Amino acid sequence: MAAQTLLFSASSSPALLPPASSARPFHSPLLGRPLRLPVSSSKFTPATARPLVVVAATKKAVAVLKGTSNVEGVVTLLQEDDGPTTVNVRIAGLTPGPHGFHLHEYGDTTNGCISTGAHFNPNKMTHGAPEDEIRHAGDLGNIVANSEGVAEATIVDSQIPLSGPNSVVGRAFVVHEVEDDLGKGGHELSLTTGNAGGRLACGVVGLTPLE
Ligand SMILES: [Cu+2]
Ligand SMILES: [Zn+2]
Repeated sequence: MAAQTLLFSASSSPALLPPASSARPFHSPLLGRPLRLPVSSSKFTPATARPLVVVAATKKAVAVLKGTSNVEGVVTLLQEDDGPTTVNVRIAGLTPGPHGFHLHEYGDTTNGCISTGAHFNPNKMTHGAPEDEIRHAGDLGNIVANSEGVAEATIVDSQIPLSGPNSVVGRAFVVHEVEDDLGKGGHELSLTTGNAGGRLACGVVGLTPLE
């Protein structure tokens, strides 16, 4: 027992202390091995990176919009890995023309669409257009209803992810009465709401299975 312990400590300590091992020629073959280890461990790097690719995945969510009017619709969101989110919109019952369309902060419809709060704004910006650098994350511009009152749109946006700290799952889409002036209308509400008027319909974003 005592001899084994001595052998173990004698062989391991020179490996930890190179000056001690250089004093003993018997242990010099061991010194060659640690030099090869970084080479073989670098070969494992692609293997350890593989699980990250598997974990990152496509996410899908849906919001069913309803309100006090006869405006209703469905919005689907699809995000692959950490890429932009593709939003597909179909809303019916609108008056023809543009209607402000936003992602609001809360998925709360206790008192109707008013409970969804303000535009989702994690970066503390002022209201703007989707293509502006200074905008609320939830600023998705306008959707345009045709003569039948149906608005269909596909929006691709990088500020409304389905995962991470700024995830929009649990928040809500709102479609408005009139056009969003995208912060450029000069109205006192332009830089907060785009002066888009009342809230016609809203729906909470929830995860849904990939088809
Ligand atoms: Cu809004
Ligand atoms: Zn806004």
